[in-house]
Amino acid sequence: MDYPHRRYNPLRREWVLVSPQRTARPWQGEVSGASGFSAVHYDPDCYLCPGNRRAGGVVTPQYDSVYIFDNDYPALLPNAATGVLETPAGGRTELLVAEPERGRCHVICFHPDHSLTLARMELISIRRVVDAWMEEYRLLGEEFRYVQIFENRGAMMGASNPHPHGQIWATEHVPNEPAAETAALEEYHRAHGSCLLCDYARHELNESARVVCENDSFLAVVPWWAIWPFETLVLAKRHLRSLLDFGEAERDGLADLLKQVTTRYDNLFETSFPYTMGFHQAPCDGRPHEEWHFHAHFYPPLLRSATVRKYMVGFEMLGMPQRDITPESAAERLKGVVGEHFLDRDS
Ligand code: H2U
Ligand code: ZN
Repeated sequence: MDYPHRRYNPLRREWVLVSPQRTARPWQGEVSGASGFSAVHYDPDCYLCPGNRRAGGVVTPQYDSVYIFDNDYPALLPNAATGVLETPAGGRTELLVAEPERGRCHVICFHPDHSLTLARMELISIRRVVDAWMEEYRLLGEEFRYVQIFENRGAMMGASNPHPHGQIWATEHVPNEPAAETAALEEYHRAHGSCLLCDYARHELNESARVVCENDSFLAVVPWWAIWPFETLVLAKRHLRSLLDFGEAERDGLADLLKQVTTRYDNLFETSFPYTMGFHQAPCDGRPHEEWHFHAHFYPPLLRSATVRKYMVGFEMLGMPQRDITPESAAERLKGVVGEHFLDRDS
């Protein structure tokens, strides 16, 4: 398909415009040297390094694996006002709607070593992060309806610090993205009597053109409907609704697949590849959510080098998302890089 076409995203029930003819020219993207990695294991100015004082005055303790704390600048508060919000001058109107939102924001340090990233952490250390994510999902899910686990990696994606860390926001209401996915998954389940992402995973494994890597319990694909040039979707092979459905093998499997994907990303442009990554899973609202299928989205901004990014502006903001390089060629490039991290090759 080297002519403009649009592809359907059944998970968002939206279209994406694909314009592969714009990349018919030979590949001319530069390959920059390594950047974005910290060379020091401990940074005295890093608020996430063990023993350092954070902005709010609290001292980050001497942790030796995973450390979780309440965000010192939380976007959500556990006891937000529950009363009626002030009505706009001129009286109530259905056009200016607001409601209180309660929640909690946690920060999770993946490792005490400032120089590491998920790609370069040992599997056993990533597995500890997976276990901590599970526990957070379980505990926060008892109090809130949705638990959004995510990682902003790299300054390009707004991460405040190179120290390996992520965030967890729990909210009283299901946020827009998982709410839209819930509706699409429910509709598909009703219409077909099967799970949309089980069916999709089976298709991708058969066709293999968009599969980047896999293990016994997970696969990573550049989805048919990817928006970002090197976007990937990590799918559980079994029908797991949330982290709570994971067995031992799947906890190890997720750790392994996250390492595989982030390593391939770093190797693509020999840089610390920026992205926003996060899990989508069943809301914690007490319903069984048989339609839900655990997955991770990686949304990386880079287009053709460590410094050239894609901008979601113009037609994307006003019309619909658009991409040039096809998901199939992005998958081929990610599959084509060496599986071992470029910084670890000679050691
Ligand atoms: P990001 O790098 O994804 O922005 O995550 C870092 C979070 O850490 C950010 O939400 C919080 C910021 O509010 N933070 C603290 O809780 N304490 C600090 O001393 C600095 C930053
Ligand atoms: Zn640090």
